Amino acid sequence: MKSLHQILSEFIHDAEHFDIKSFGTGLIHHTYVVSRDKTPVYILQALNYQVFKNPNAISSNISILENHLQQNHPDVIFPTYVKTLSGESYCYDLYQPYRLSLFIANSHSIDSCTNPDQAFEAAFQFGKFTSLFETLNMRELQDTIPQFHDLNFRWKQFEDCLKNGNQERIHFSQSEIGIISENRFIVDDYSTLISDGSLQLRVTHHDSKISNVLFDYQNKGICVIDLDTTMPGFFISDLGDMFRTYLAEATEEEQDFEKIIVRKSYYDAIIHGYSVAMEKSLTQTEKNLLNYSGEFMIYMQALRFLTDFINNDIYYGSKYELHNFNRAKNQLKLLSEFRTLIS
Ligand code: GN1
Ligand code: MG
Repeated sequence: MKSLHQILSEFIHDAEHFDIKSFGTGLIHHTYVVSRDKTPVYILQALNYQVFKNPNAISSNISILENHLQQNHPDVIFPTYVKTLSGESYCYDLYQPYRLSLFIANSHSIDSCTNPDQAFEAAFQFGKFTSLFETLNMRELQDTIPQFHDLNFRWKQFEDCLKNGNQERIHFSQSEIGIISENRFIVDDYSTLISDGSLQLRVTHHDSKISNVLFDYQNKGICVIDLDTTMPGFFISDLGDMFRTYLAEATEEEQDFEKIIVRKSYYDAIIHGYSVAMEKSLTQTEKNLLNYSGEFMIYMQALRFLTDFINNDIYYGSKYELHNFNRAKNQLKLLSEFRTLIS
């Protein structure tokens, strides 16, 4: 196995002058910050290649996006990747791909929203991100995870886990399985929206949580990061994930579900920020689906966490026995709070 410094030395000449430390709260990749004299200079990531089975699809998409911006919006800040010294996007340690990106100077990210202005800034950044690529031929982009936000597919995975998953955990989750099943109409609504063409395909980020936005020290949004799941998709994914992750101060990790309280001022700020960037692009049919987007994403995340719990945590991993079960319960509580807010 290569050491992290060996990996780094495949990207840059003076790797030994840098410190490498674990960084961030992502569930899928291992992320490290690479600093020199305590100043962060790079982000090094070990890509989860069980989840992203085709790393070249990611690097190809990112370079298409980057070229499009260089040609059409050269002033926009974009997270830039550093090629290896031999000109590759990844350095491999056996099957494990690593990649290096530049740390954007004077930026920081946050793990939960503590001020509606942050929600506004983030929503504006995600809306702007989609709108910057309005003229890009989306057929050039590849699906980095096939059917990633296809709710029918997620439902099918849920049904499969009820047949083949951990019996004890299925028994333990009866009440949550019941709530998921009662809300099956969200899946039916999704099917209808897809079949009647209500949603337009656009360049979609698919992971618009607050920690994927960089802020400057005046708390203005700089840009969005973590572009691995950027591919053609629907606005309900990005707007919905913002409702899911900005409305409550408590995150999906919170185990005291009473703390999951949604805040109307944040709801307004998300809609305002997203609309400033996307108002002209969204159709009237889509504008009628703003609230649906929240139900769609919160429900899908509950479904994914519960499915993973029943499948013995093979996807998200877990730090304690009931981790994914609690995450699912947390999201179900959030769904019910969200409904109260929009009713
Ligand atoms: C995963 O790895 P991370 O934290 O960026 C997941 C998202 C979920 C999120 C829940 C590829 O994102 O879809 O919303 O966890 N990404 C993938 O925290 O599955
Ligand atoms: Mg992500």
